Amino acid sequence: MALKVFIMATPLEKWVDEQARLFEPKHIYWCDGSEGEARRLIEMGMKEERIGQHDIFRELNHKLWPKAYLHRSHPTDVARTEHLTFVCHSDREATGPNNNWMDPKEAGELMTKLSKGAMRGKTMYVLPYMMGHPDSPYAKACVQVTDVSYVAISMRIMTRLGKRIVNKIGKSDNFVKGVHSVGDFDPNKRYIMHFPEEGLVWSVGSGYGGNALLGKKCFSLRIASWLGYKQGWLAEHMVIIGVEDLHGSVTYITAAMPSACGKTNLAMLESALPEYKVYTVGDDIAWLNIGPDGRLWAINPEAGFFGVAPGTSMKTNPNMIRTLKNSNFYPTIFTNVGLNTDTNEPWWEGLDGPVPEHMVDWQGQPWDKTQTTKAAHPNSRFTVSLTNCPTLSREYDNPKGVPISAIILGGRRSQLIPLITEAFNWEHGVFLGARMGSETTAAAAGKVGVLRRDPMAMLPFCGYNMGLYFRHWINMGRLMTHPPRIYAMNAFRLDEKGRFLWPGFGENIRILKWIIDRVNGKAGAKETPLGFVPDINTFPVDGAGVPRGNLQQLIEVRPGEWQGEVQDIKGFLDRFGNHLPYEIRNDFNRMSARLQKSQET
Ligand code: GTP
Ligand code: SPV
Ligand code: MN
Repeated sequence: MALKVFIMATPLEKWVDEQARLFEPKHIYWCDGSEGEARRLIEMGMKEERIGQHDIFRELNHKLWPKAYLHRSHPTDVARTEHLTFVCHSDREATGPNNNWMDPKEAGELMTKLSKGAMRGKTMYVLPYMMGHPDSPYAKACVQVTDVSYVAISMRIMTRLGKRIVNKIGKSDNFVKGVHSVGDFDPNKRYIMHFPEEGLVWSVGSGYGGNALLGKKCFSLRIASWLGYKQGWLAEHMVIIGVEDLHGSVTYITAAMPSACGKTNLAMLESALPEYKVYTVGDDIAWLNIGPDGRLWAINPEAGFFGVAPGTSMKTNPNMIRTLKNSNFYPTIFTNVGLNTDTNEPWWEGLDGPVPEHMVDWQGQPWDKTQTTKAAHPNSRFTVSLTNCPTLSREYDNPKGVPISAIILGGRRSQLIPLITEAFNWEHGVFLGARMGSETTAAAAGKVGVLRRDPMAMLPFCGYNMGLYFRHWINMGRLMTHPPRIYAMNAFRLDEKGRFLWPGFGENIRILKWIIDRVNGKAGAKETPLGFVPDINTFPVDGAGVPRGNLQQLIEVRPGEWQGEVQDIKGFLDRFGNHLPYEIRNDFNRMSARLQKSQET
């Protein structure tokens, strides 16, 4: 009698099979994460695959930019599209006023319709990856399918991707699922759909950054924030840095800032003060857990940088230029930058040196500096491995993470908001975060420069009702024996002539120094209606080229100008109705009363 052996498919294999039956790809390819594979995919992207009229990859000058490739996206697909991004809890209340909502069943049907046969003639790449170090108790296993090599290559840079993750998942069905197809790039058929209860992200119609690299904003923030709410941790849009002093003592700090407001720059800041050095742990996302010691510990779930190109130079962010010119890791990708056609180098506004003579713009059209358009798209980006970074912290791969002493919550405000403010206590800090506003940037589709409330820089990324999110933050503070101190920061205040009052970049170390001194009880402060601001006489501004008068303007609170702001904050907080924690409401009332009082005196 013949012996029949049945090999049972694992839940992962079954799930991939289901996707294949829906999308009907010509080939299915499981990525192993090897360098040889990356080489092959790039080759294919240079010769076989195209987006519109462009090859997926184009080799750049490898003598000057080792292992660098240029990618041009579809012209309608250049930033996250928040109006097409949905969070589908079965209970609409759980989604909150901060997200678009669709009934999960209806959303599933819509996405099934858009996905049917969408990969015909194409390859479906299966990407098994981990957010966080595979040995970290805080890490999560994920699998994404996609139909474009650009996404496969980018995910290999941005996450810990490889065959070993398939073994780690094994027979379990405990992995976060990402389904991605570029479809035909039709903006009318573009949706980025989140199903937090299922641990599923389903994205069709966009190949761009946060819409397509599903491990990033979709999973590590939207789905993860919901997991954190249920499991007692926080997933945040934050930088993680270690600041080392002359004695070798390192203080770890996280900082939340909205998209394109300075996180990457802060993460690899080259210190203007010789007694400090900044080490990079992460530049965009932090997962925060309470450790056994009652402190807050942070890991960076990512393995790469997906940074804004324009404005990056040896002057503003030398460590990023060094990262991009480093050749440790294969490869580095530039998306939607301009191209110097004489030297085959990438180019963007703000890069060092003169504007090249012969150029094409981000869409490959002839361009010269007399044109009013930009050569690089304002949201053009590079994708590069953390391991290329000369300031990478030794602790970045520590499965336990790093212990956090201070949290900075920042925004881009041309008026009103002081350079730096220390919260009176944790709850007040949560209020400072909840009332945060920022002027919009090119990182998301829509108008640039409009003020919008963006609590903890999480408005587009919180995968549930922000009222519950504020409650969760307050509760987290109560669970810690040593909560970090909380600070509000604004490096973008302007003078009457519209010039930045603060030089920013490497000079931001002075703000970090003040914070570290405060944490260690060594720096003075002045109480204002908003919180504590630096004492102008002791703030370490010497050598920054900032006159004391400007410093005065930078930290000034002018209660007479706050009426509109107070109303706007109130209107925003009211949107959360009964879900708004009473502690936030109380702190709002106390702030209004303090502003009122100081205006009268
Ligand atoms: P995302 O990747 O979108 O999350 O952005 P990010 O927060 O990492 O922003 P990034 O550091 O890439 O900075 C975006 C823009 O702000 C660039 O044009 C920078 O040159 C500019 N910028 C960064 N830091 C400062 C600063 O301290 N002062 C000023 N004036 N501009 C800054
Ligand atoms: C952001 O917009 O905050 C980014 C880029 O970091 S994206 O991956 O597109 O979200
Ligand atoms: Mn970001």
